[in-house]
Amino acid sequence: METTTETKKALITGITGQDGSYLADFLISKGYQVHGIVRKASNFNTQRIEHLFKDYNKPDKLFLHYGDMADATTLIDIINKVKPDEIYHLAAQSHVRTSFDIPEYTANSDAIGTLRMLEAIKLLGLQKTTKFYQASTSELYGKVAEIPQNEETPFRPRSPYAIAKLYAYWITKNYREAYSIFSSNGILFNHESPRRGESFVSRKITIGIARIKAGLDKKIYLGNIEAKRDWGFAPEYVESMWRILQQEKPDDFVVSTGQAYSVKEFLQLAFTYAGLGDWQQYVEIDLQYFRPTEVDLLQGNSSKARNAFGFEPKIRLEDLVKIMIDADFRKYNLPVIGAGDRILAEKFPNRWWPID
Ligand code: NAP
Ligand code: G4F
Repeated sequence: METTTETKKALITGITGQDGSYLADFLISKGYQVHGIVRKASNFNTQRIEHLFKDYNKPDKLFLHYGDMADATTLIDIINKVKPDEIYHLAAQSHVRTSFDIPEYTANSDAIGTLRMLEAIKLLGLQKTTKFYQASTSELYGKVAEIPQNEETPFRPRSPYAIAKLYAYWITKNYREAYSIFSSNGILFNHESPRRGESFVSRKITIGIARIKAGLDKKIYLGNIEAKRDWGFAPEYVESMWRILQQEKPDDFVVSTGQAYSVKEFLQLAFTYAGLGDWQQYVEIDLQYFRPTEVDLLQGNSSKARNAFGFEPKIRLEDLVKIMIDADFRKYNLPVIGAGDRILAEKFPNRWWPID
């Protein structure tokens, strides 16, 4: 693992998702050659990375391969051809509510998919040369045993998604101990951005507000708005994925802001910033968005990450909401309020991702 940063190769599963796309931006800015696994869809699913493969100044920086977490032979073939220094395993059916509808598929892609990646490293004899990052999640804490949650807090998962991710967490640790693979878990708390999937609550709210402003919708339909989450900013969190793989030894780290807010508080901040006034006149509760078993509160303690690699998030919820609303107003051709753009300019003078 003594190659220099300039010559390193990274393989990202889930490169077309929120995190995968920011991670590709970040690693390319660090001089990596980035390979990404894309699943075949009947429509284009590469919108979040289009700016990268359309950048003809970087023709040898990004390579895409078709593959699927359910297809071991292709995964082995890709890993064998690329022989990456670092694998960031982010691909997953990542929607908690949906995992109750498609539990078997979720287990196959999120749990066994992770096993397939680790087995590929082992079968190809890459234990000593390929590091592995597993996208673990604060959903593991489920019905939380303590507040805040850290690396020692027991897991009490509450959804098929979290239970699939529980397997993935432990198989990552097991392959570290059994086969000396440099395999680490990042236990990331919720992180959002203008690239967040549109069915997650943060983006559903910011897009909903933009659509109301644009006269396209009158209401936003939501589920349990009492739930509390520890919401951070995705670009800062993907940087910590890279830091986790640059540690001397493989290990597991919580990444969070340490602050929890309810969905209601998110609504309040977002509607106030957008200048729409009282959110209650625009929000309807719809039972279809409730989960059979809910995670009421997530709040992380990332002291370990702070001590190991200086993790200190710059963006808290109030800023995050402004950044997301500015971006969604831009998307809907509405006059941009601008505070979010200013926060990005001030807090990230050396921003490595394009403004969304
Ligand atoms: P995301 O936006 O939903 O992206 C998921 C990615 O996985 C997409 O590229 C998706 O492809 C791909 N994918 C899904 N099923 C696949 C399959 N069977 N084979 C190949 N690729 C597949 O998720 P994210 O927010 O970026 O999160 C990245 C990872 O971190 C996920 O594993 C998630 O569970 C985990 N995580 C996320 C958070 C968070 O708050 N965002 C927190 C903790 C952990 P398509 O683009 O084709 O759909
Ligand atoms: O935005 P959410 O769907 O995110 P959730 O369930 O916390 O999961 C996300 O974060 C996890 C990390 O903790 C990741 F592992 C996972 O992959 C994903 O990225 O929901 C947040 C909260 C929940 O309590 C939910 O019940 O918002 C509540 N909520 C209320 N109304 C809603 C809605 N969630 C969604 N998606 N849609 C609603 O209408």
